[in-house]
Amino acid sequence: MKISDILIGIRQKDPVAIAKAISMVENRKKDYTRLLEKIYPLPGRAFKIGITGSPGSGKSSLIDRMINGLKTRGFNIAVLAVDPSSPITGGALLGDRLRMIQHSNDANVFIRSIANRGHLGGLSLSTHEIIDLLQAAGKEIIIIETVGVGQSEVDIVNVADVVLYVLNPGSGDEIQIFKAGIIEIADIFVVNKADLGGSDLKISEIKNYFSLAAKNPLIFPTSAREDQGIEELLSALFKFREEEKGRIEEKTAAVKKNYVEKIVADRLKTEIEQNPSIRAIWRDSADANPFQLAESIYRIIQTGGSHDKKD
Ligand SMILES: Nc1nc2c(ncn2[C@@H]2O[C@H](COP(=O)(O)OP(=O)(O)OP(=O)(O)O)[C@@H](O)[C@H]2O)c(=O)[nH]1
Ligand SMILES: [Mg+2]
Repeated sequence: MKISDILIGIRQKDPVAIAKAISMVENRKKDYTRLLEKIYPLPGRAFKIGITGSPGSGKSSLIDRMINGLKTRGFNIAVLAVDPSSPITGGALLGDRLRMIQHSNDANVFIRSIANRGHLGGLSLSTHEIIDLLQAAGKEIIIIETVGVGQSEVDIVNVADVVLYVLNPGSGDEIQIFKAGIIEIADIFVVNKADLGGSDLKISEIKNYFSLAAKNPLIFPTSAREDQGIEELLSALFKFREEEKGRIEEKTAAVKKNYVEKIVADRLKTEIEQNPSIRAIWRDSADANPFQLAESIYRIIQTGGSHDKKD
């Protein structure tokens, strides 16, 4: 498929073209930057919902139920499940998509797992790029699922308009909320698996924690298994979008800054890996002072020691 055809497909909201474009970006295929440059004039501004929380707390099951309510409201939806896979395995999880398989034949619901490989300390640059592709393809709601482990959890705030944090009754993970700085990034807490009992206790525990910080968080009990509490949660999300409009706009500017910083960091990393002058530095580096090595590399970059990229 040529870039021009992919672009036409994206304009027509064609799932095959969207999938092709995402693969190009994910695999850093030749011309992917040309494709990305071309999508920017396209309109598109989705409501981006980030969902994070402990492994197995029910994020994918919950999204599956939320899709039903969003479809009823007539939205064109995309779900990205970000797999924090190690650079070694490098594969995206199938499990997340399996939970939502009932929607897989729906042209208005696009579901994709993407690997977060090769990016330390947060969501990869390609995650931002794929979100922009989906916006250009007319997606009105984009749900981004990340497993609540490490930096990609906190980094969700850099791509989403609203962040849901999913936990379970009796899980004891509210301590984690405070340790990992979740209190700063979560807008809405979801106590999922309410069918197991104990969600009231959990909710009052969270409230107690937050009262110490003089905050009054939004907390909703749900059962993805029994399809309970989902409508209330969706209503709260749309209410949030209305009430926090100004703040979401401000955040969009910050999100863009984070995105651009990642583009620059990504280019620097490529330069450091591929520039012949920089590569030469490593040859006699065994006993060298690391600060001097860093200085030499910085000098090469500063003096425009650029080279032609292979692609
Ligand atoms: N009892 C009960 N089980 C649930 C509920 N929601 C999800 N589960 C179960 O919890 C398990 C994990 O569900 P997932 O939806 O895969 O959870 P997840 O948070 O997406 O998991 P990861 O993506 O692996 O982090 C599955 O066995 C689900 O059937 C619920 O509301 N009640
Ligand atoms: Mg999942």
